[in-house]
Amino acid sequence: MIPLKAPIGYFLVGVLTLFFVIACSEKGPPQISIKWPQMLVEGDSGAAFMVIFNKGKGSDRLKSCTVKEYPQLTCELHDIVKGRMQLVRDFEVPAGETLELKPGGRHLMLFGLPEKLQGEITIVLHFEKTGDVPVKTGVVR
Ligand SMILES: [Cu+2]
Repeated sequence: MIPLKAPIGYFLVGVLTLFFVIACSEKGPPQISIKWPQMLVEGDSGAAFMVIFNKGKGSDRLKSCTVKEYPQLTCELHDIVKGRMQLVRDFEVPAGETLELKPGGRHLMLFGLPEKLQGEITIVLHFEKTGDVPVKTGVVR
């Protein structure tokens, strides 16, 4: 009995080890960084663009945004689908990938901006796992 059971035991240990190695290699914390933020303003609304990097081993999700200096502002996540701007629930940022927020594609949309807004504002990105990431964003009129 023992010689029969032992190989099965080794086999199971092997399978479990392999399972954990695979599971651990695919999971880990996301590592979010932001580059080239910019907001184009027209009237009291603005479209913000930037590049979001995730160099970590886990995916993350941008759930919402706010503006530090103007907490009352509405900040939405938008995408352009078939030429039409649409409100979306979140942006996924897969592990090891880059999410570009750019004209003609996904972007952040701000409504109710102060009339004479200039210089820069701090857009706070709220990620599912990473939490809040403040992004100093230059304003272009
Ligand atoms: Cu928009």
